[in-house]
Amino acid sequence: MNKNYLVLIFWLSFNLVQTTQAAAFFIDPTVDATIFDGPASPKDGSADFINNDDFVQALNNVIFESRGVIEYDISGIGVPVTDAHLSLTVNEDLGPFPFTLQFYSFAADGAVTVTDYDTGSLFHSISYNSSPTLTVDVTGVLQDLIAANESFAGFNLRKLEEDQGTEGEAFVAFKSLEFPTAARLHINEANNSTVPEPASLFLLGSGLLGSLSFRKKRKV
Ligand SMILES: [Ca+2]
Ligand SMILES: [Ca+2]
Repeated sequence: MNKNYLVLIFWLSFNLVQTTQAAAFFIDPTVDATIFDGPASPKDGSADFINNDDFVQALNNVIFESRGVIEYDISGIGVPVTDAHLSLTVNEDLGPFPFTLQFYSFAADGAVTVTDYDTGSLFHSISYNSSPTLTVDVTGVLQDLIAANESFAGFNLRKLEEDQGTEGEAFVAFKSLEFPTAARLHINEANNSTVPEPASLFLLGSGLLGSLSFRKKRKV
């Protein structure tokens, strides 16, 4: 094997290992629902019923206090996540504005049950003022859940408790928010790839041509 080939092989192996590509993709919800603490037994802190495939009607009054729950299958994410966010388009909202929205996260199970109503840790809070879209950074949440080998990421969207009315005073402050069902989880991951980049392919071609011309010259 001549020297040119040895140089080429060394160069190729080095570049194939070093090539780094970032991958971006999204995950649709496994399940999404609105869970109500009423009206069967309003505002007793025990969730009463679930509207499946209905993320999210976040609404807080004494009759219909509800929370949106959404869960994503994250088991296919096997590499470090560099950025992750929830992208939510608002279908309809009712004031008065602004009101406080709170986002809770939890290790989920891919099914909505009434216990999801009170599940999660507060990780994000915003003052909502009738915006058509909401983008919520969930990078840290995803990284922690993946590090803990969890299969599902769950999010619980609530209105701040102080926004509610008082008992017997229905619809004092409706303050609701509705989203379409397909709330996507967008992810960017750092991915060490072995696919050569176009520039590498060009150099590979150049190397082969150089090698061929070297051999031709030796024959003369
Ligand atoms: Ca209840
Ligand atoms: Ca669940």
